[in-house]
Amino acid sequence: MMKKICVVGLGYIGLPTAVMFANHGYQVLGVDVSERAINLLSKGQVHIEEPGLQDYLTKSLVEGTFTVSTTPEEADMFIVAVPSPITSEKTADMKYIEAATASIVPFLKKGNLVVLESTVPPRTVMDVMMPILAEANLEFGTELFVSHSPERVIPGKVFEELVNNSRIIGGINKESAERTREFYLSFVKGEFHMTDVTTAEMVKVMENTFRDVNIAFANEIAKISENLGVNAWEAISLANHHPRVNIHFPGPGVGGHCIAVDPWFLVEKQNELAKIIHLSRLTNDGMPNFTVNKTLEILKSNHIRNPRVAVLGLTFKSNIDDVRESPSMEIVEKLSHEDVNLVSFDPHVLENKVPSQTQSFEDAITHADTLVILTDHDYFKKMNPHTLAELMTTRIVLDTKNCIDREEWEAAGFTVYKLGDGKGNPIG
Ligand code: SAJ
Repeated sequence: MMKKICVVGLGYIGLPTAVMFANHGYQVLGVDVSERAINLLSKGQVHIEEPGLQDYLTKSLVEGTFTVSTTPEEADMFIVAVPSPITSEKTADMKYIEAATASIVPFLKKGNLVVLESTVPPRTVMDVMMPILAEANLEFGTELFVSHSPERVIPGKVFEELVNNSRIIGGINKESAERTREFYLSFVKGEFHMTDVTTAEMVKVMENTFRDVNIAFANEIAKISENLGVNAWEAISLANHHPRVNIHFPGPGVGGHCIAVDPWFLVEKQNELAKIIHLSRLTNDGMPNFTVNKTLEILKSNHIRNPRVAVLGLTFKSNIDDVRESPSMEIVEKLSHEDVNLVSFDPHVLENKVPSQTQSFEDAITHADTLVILTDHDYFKKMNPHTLAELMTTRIVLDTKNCIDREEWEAAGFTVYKLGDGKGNPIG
């Protein structure tokens, strides 16, 4: 008989993982507390955007290997893939992990495996999940197996990365890790790296923290470069030719649900020790403000009265439609309280998310005095400065993501400012 998997949490990790297993020899039950999500999915409609997801979902529904429900059922393996956000006090909010774990307890039986995929503060499996799972009265490691196998995929390329990325598996004992690998072997082509459960949690948080600290370093370099008359983008690219250097790039802030969140898990747990980590978080969180101030300084130094400012890019990174936790949203909000006539545009965000938003690029740039590019969408990289020059009132652009070619835009009559580029930057 086909082995059964119950996936709790059908978000941007849980759902792709569930349909992947359902297309690779398992009977899968997808569980979510959202009735809206369950209703849509049972009708064969996806509630999140991800290339390939619709096809995998349709196929598994047609073959009958995937069903959905708001409550779990008995299964061989349980996967927990629910959010683990931070509160406004920057502490981990464990309520979804606790509720999801408690929801499977009544269905656990001898020989079951429970796998946590959510990114969590190290020690969560041992200190938060195990006490709840203990209520099933099964002996850990022989009757009930538990592991952490953190997701590591990037939105937009989830299916490619689910298959090809290497996977960390940390078990409460070797047998737990080994049993987890057997399930994932059905579709994962990447390598498996086995360890203990708390190390696996630490590895995942470290990966995102590395990126956050590295980006903070790049943002600091950007500010220093502006004052020294150096182009940080060029300097970083040149430094990265060194075989052992990999500096990330500056920008208007760090968005998304992962990089800007996970480092707080370490700050919360080890506040006295996590110093660089904490400072990096504050540095990156300060970038929207830095960008707003830079915009206002540019307007002031160019003596533009009643300026019309067009913000280009609302999502947290390029070529996606996700505006959650996007630094652009903070920048737009702050600019809306300033003495500027604000308009914003994003070719990937098809429903208006802020009052200043327009769906027409032409509307956004017509009569604009200053463009502020916040996201490096391909759409913005391809803009023709000569066409823009004709429609705008004043030709000023602030490029925070190094999207545009300075020489080309200057040739079209633009005054070009770039975050992190002290060359030709009168503010520097
Ligand atoms: N950013 C910069 N400079 C850079 C790179 C990124 O400012 O040089 C900014 C982006 O603009 C964006 C933010 O950082 O606002 C985060 O983007 P990202 O592409 O670095 O990360 P996420 O949040 O989309 O996905 C990350 C990935 N982790 C790593 O690359 C180590 C992904 O593999 C994880 O699965 C995901 O976090 C997660 O869920 O943890």
